[in-house]
Amino acid sequence: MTDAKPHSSGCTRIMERREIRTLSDKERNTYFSAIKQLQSGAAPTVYDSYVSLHWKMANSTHGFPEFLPWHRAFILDFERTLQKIDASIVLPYWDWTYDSQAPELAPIWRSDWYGGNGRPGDNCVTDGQWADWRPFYPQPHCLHRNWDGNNTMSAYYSPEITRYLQTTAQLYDDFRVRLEAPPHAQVHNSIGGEMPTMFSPNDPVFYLHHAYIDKAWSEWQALSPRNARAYDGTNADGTPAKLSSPLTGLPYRVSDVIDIGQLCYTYIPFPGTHDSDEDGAPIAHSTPPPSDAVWNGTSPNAFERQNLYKLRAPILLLDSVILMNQQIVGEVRRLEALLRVAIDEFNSLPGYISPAALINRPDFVKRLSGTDKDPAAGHSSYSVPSTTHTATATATADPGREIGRPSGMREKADVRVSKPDADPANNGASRVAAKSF
Ligand SMILES: [Cu+2]
Repeated sequence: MTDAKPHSSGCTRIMERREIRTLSDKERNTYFSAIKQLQSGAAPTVYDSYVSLHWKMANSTHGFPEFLPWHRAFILDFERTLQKIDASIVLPYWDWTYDSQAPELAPIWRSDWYGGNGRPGDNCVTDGQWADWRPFYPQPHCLHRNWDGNNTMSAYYSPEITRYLQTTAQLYDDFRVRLEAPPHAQVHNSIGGEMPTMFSPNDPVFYLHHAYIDKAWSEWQALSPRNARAYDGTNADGTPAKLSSPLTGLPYRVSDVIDIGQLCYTYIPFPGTHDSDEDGAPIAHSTPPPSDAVWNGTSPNAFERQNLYKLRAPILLLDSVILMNQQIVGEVRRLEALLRVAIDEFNSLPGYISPAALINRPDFVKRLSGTDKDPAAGHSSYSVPSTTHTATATATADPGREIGRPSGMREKADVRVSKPDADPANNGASRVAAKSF
């Protein structure tokens, strides 16, 4: 992890941010206990002060270009504070796209990690590392989660969709808008409790989620030299967004955080999600496909768990969540419709099997959970089910055969401004997802 020699960038070491599953037990527990140390002592604690900062600055840091650089700086500051407790700590990220088709089965919810859903009635999380944690803001309370299903969650947006957003957005703020809502906001929304509020850093899952969002931005930046320092749009105060724009409430300008290389960190990809070609086009796995993998004209809904092959359509965001994020409801609905078209088009490709769809199989989850036994091993020994598709006896893998991006997807998506489907399942779920406070 460390690099003793000064790096060409002037870094003495490059911190490698890794997917939380690929940390050893020792690394993960070091991270957890440092967070708990920030939460100890008289309230408001150091940990609480981050929550307060996030909440106070929320109005200009969500729904504007600042969203990505501000959260980059925010979690970086948090990481540096943790490093004062233990210099070996590097923020992990949660690649929720990997778990997107059944997020409730993600290992982060384990009883020895973050714990699971809040209990019925008061939404208090009663297991995991933070069962006894009492967030201070807006008033002292138990840690709340309130998943938007019944001990399940809506599907999230998948690896294909992240890749699709990255490869179709030409301008910085176009990418930012598309990433912030729907995909980023929907994870907040579906976890519920603290997460769909501006006190969201009360839930330590916040830092995992935002490290992934930061990773997605850094990948977009790396796609082209033109993207590397791209920054545009309009700030909350109406001024044009520039690299010299200050970050609200933080001692940095955008230019200070635009390049993660200069910040001396990098993201180690999580191999499980890279089952597509360079452009994000999916790979066809079999001819003929298993019967479940044949497109029947409808993408499975957000809470469906039987279909192992097709991408589920996540639920729509609540109006209240969109408005809290300073976004325009009509614009987000347009983006949701665009992503729904993309999901349908992926699913309709002949022989298409989502690389994420199979991981809701209990046998895969078991395999994932059992890989962190050796504290010294780290990610190098992590065995990723890189051939998830071949696990189905009926699917004869043919990873060499690629299909291109669905023809016309971009054009079609861009002109599509119709309202998203009124899916009764989505509406029902939205009601369940009422904010807990
Ligand atoms: Cu935020």
